[in-house]
Amino acid sequence: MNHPTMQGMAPVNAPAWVKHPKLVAWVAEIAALTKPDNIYWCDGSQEEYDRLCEQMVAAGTMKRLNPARRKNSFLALSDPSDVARVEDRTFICAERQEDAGPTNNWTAPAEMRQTLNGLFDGCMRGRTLYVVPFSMGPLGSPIAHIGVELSDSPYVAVNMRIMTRMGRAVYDVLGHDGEFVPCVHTVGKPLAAGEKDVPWPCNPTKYIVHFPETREIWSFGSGYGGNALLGKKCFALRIASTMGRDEGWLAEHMLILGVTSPEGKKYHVAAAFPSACGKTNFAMLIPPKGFEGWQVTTIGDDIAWIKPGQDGRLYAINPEAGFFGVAPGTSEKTNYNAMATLRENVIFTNVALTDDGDVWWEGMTKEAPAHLIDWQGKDWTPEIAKETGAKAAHPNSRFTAPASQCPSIDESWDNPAGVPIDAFIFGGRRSTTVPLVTEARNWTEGVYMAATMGSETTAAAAGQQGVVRRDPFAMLPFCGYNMSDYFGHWLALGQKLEAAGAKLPKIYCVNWFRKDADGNFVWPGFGDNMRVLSWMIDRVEGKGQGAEHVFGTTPRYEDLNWDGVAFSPAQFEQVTSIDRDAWREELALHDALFTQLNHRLPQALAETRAALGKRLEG
Ligand code: SAT
Ligand code: MN
Repeated sequence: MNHPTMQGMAPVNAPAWVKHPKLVAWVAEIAALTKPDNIYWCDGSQEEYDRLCEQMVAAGTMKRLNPARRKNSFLALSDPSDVARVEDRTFICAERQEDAGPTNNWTAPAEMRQTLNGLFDGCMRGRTLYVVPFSMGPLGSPIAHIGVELSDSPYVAVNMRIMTRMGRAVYDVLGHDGEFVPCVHTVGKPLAAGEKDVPWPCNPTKYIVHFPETREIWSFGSGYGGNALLGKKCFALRIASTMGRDEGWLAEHMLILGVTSPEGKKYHVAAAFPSACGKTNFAMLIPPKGFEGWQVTTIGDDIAWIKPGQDGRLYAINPEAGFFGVAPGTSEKTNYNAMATLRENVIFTNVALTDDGDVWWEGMTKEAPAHLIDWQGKDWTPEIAKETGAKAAHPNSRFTAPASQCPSIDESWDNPAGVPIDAFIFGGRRSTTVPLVTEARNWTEGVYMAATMGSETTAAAAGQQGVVRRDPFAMLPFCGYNMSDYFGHWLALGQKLEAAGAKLPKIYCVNWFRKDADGNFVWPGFGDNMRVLSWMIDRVEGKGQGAEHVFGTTPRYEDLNWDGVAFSPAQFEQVTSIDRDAWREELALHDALFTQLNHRLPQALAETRAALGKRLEG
């Protein structure tokens, strides 16, 4: 099905297995704009993956790791300026600004299209345009949706093969006229005739643009993670949250895990935390001593698509097929399952290289190797680090690994029907104020807790780190529409399910990150989070005890299982105490958020705020 092309332009040459005329016409249209030298249709095969990786090794974009240490694995070092999502360059271009809301950058679609047309004109010169078809969710699942990414980055093509169901089979699902979300991506660095490429091309100008009404994504200037792998945050959260609003479902920044009790009863939990706050670790938790017979299984580590089922319960799938996890801090001790997932077939980005051709990052082992090549390609030794503070791995360095390689992967992780959710957890990174765990008294108060959640910023996004900002539902950078409408959507969904007689999931707010006066974490976290998780399961079963206080129900010391750990009542007090003055300040920050979101803010949240204030002073 060759599309006629203009002279001097790369032939579109769609393979016979692409039977979708509109898709082929769109590829021709984007090629006419971006002017690549070649067009390549990805089939998703292992042979293709190997070939593209080899090509990138030859071009200097990736390095093959020592196969004896890390089979079929690669290391890519990015440009030092292209290491994280760029929130201030991310736009939601709804027709009306109020539909993007005050927490999103907005430009009128017509104006943005003009800007993009200028930027994308000839942006792929000297490069190959890769056509990357992908399914978010199991192929053909009623919860899944399809996208096609056109990118001039082979790094994107191979990462998408790990992160999504990518390849030929997608065209069978699409047929002649199936719906797909069109995603256009360029690193934004055209090559003049004969010009030599750099290992990691990118552009200081960056645009990550979403058109929610037409469900399109345009990304310019970055090759990194959430800016470039458009199935992830751009589609699976920003565009999908808008689809969910229109169609009555949820697209959330949540891990999904299964918990099986010693009696063999299974529960499912979905948990939202901001980027780089331990979602991957929590999803792969290994129960500690004292929890013999309990099992935790992994369904997803970053994104959940959740739809109401026939029985009125909420069913979740992981739309992704791989993990794009934060490397630093990951070790055999903190996350054994992640380390086991990383033994082969992995793409590492911005970690350090050891002298024997393996990878290393801060926190992987207690002792750092005597010599490394750091993420910027420079010599690194513990002595240099001591002197200059240089990190061997970038704090937001990542691994891309197939979910199927995870030892704790749930037997239902690929089930097109999803898993029924028993509890939602919302957590931020807070050194003070917010207690270890609180159970909301009801759905509305749970939505309030999630909506007003604050968290200290991390290296996952460009900008200042460690400052507390409100991050409602851990969705601040990812909600594709007006945040107040999003709160309304959650409230309405709860009401609808409750009216139909469904048992709603319980809602919890957690904080693993309280610090003592010396700045050390008090709560051991990681596997010990199981102590909190099993209390939640007890509560779901109607068995767990707790004390009611201002914001909801919290466990007393004696309500948690402390077998196998020395954690004193005094330490427990440090992670659960409620400081009224700190909470007065906290509520003032809720007020500031609600002032910002005042337009269309659901009345129920303002009422909940008033009631909490009264209880705090009462
Ligand atoms: O860069 S990503 O958006 O893919 C990872 C993250 O920030 O959560
Ligand atoms: Mn994330």
